[in-house]
Parts: sequence; structure tokens; C-alpha cells
Amino acid sequence: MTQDLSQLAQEILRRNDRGGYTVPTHGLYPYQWNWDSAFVALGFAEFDRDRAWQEIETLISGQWEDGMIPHIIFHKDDPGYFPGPSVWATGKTPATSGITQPPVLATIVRKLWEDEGADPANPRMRALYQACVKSHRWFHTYRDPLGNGLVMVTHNWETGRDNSSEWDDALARVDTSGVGTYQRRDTGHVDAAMRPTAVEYDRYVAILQFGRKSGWNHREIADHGPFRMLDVGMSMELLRANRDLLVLAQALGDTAVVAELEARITLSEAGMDWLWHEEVGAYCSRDVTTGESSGLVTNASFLAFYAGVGSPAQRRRLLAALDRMTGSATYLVPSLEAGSRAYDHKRYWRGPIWLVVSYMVGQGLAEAGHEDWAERIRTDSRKLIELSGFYESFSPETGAGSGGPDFSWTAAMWLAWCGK
Ligand code: 9WN
Repeated sequence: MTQDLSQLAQEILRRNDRGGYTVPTHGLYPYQWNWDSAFVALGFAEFDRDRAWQEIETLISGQWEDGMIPHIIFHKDDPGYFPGPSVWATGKTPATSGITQPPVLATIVRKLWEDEGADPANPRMRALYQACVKSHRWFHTYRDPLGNGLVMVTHNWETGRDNSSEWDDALARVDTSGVGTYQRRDTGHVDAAMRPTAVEYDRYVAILQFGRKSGWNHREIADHGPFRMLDVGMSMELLRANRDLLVLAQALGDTAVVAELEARITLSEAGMDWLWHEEVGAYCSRDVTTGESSGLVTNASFLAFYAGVGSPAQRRRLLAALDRMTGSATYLVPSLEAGSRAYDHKRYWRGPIWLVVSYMVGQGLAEAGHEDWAERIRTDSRKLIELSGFYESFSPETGAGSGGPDFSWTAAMWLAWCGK
């Protein structure tokens, strides 16, 4: 069975290949997505090293002058997705969206490079290193409003955990009166019960429109935008990515960047406590405007191990939360703890399992010496694919697939991690 599924996973990546980049799935997501491509590169790396590097290089072809790596690159227009390039209207070539996505790239570049012998002269690593330095500086410049090394997002789509209940209160304050009419495409591809609601979509579009009206001025968006949230996921991912970028900077003898990254890492390590919720016993996202914590345990809370943060006491409480989840979930790691406000085992990021987050959580736990938990998560992830196939996400209760089928990053996670 493993061999058949590995074969199928490779076929999915080949089939979703549009020439130098993959689409996450046919139909629902017809463009190149930022963090999807990073994870997809790990899958390609298992059978086609050149294609793995190329996936990231094609993504970087859409990087903005100021360093931002957009969340979508619209290499070819496609009427099957809303909002497409004309809605974003960023005026870039290639056409892109106007927001970013989780900064996992440096971590993946480090892995590709190390797996090939960690040669500091590797030209592909060197080019991508420069792109990552620029991207991380963009985050530090525009997305650290409190100066404590955490990451603020200005659109919920940036988090990659788009409709997590963590954003509900902040999104409820977004003025949607000027949104106008538009035609959603996603619900024409998959069951609407698995997607965000109409009210939620209006809010997403309203935030987009604020950015477009500002001429995609990221200073203006960061200071005055309608959605300003310190995301626990991206804060953890950027800290981790800074640690991995530091390894590359050291290998290259880039002393100025080494010093810069060391300072950022120290800042973020200390800053992370701002996200700690003592009563809940977990890291939770916080609204920059109101200071409110979501108070919700999500799969991103467990990225603390991956980021290398948390006192022994904090880590014990996180493990207790993970243990608690095994009581309500058949499979780990749900994107929201069952019983939480708006939990729904089928709806997108309000419960379903997403294997790329599980992968990072599992990796962090293994590195922290919690091999038992890491193995449980890996085995569960494997079972989900064996049971339901290569879906976008999975119910933590039944294991049924949700969202799009033949999903690129799920295939990649099989090849690089849980199917090995
Ligand atoms: C918006 C592509 C992307 C993922 C995100 C996931 C979903 C898009 C959407 O699909 O978001 O970016 O239209 O729902 O939430 O994590 O990168 O797979």
C-alpha cells in the first residue's frame, strides 16, 4: 500500500505541475500559493531535486522589490478563483496578490541544502538565501508593531489558517458596507459546509479593498488597516525560520546578517510570552488594536516546540492540552480544540486537520525529545491518507477528507514525512 500511495503522491505532484510551479489542487486553487510551494518542494525533493528547487525559484519570481513574498502568484489568469488578479490590482509582473503568507521558506531552503551536503557554494541556496533575508526584513520592518519580534498579520488569509475562530472578534468589527457584489468561486468547487460563510467572505473582501485603496501601501495598511492581529502561527514560524536562516548566514560568513538575526531571535524569544495565556495554558493569538487574546487552543499553539520557545512549565501545559485533545479527537492535531467556540470538524480551519501544520508540530516535538507525541502525530497523519486519500484537510473525528482532493501539499507530506 505504501508503494502505491507513494506512486500516487508523485503522480499528484506531476499532475498539479503547471510548468515550474504546482497548483495546490485543480479547480479550487488554480494559481501558485506561497507556503504551499514551500512544502511542495519537500515532496518533489524525494524524487526530483531539480524540480524541488525550481518550485521555490518560481515563487520568488513574484517577490516584491520591498521583499514581500506574495501569498498568490497569478502566472496565468483563471476564471475559476475569486479574488483573482484584477481584484487585487497590485500592478506587479508577474501578477500577484497584495498580502503575504507564513514565512516557512528559509526552513525549507535549509533542509534542501543540507540534504545535498550543505555546500556553502551551492548557487541555488545562495540566491534563495538573499530572497529570504529580504523577506524576513520586510516582516521586521512592517509587521512588528510592538517591537517585540512577533508577527502582525493584516489579513486573515496571510495566516494560512483563514477562518480560524481566533479571528472572529476582530473580523466582526470589519465594516462591510462598501463591499458591493461579487461572485464566489470556491463554493462551486467544494461543499459550502466546508468553506467560510458569506458573512465571513464579505469581511475578507472588505480588508482586501482597504489594501487596494491604499495602493498596497504596507505602512498605511499596518498602521490603519481594519485587521491587525498578532498571529501565534506566523510568530512561531518566523522565529523558526530566523533560526534556520541564521545557519545559512553562518555558513556563508555573512556576519552582518548573523548579528541581525541573532538580535531578532532574542527579541522574539522574549516577546513570545505576550501570546501566552496563563488560564488556558497555551499560546494564543492577540488583537493588536484591542490587546485581547483569543484564548483558543489551535494547532498553531503547539508550534512552540518547533520555534524552540516555552519554559519547562509552559511546555508541560502545552503537552497537557495536546493530551486533552486526544479525548475528543480520534486523530491529531485538530486545528481547533473540540468544544471551543465555533468548533466544526468539517469547516476549514475550525477543526479539520491540516497535515502541513501537523508536520511542523511533529517535527518540533521530536526535536524537543517528545518522540512519543511526534510518532503519534505522524501515524495519525498516515492513517488519514490511507483512509481518505490526499485531501486538503481531514475531520479529526471521522478522518473523512474535506476541501479539495488530490492536494499537492498533502501528497508532499506523504512523500517527505508520514508515508516514509
Ligand atoms: C486563500 C492554498 C490555500 C492555502 C491556505 C488555505 C486556503 C485560500 C482560500 O488555500 O486559502 O489563500 O481561498 O481558501 O487556507 O492555507 O495556502 O492551498
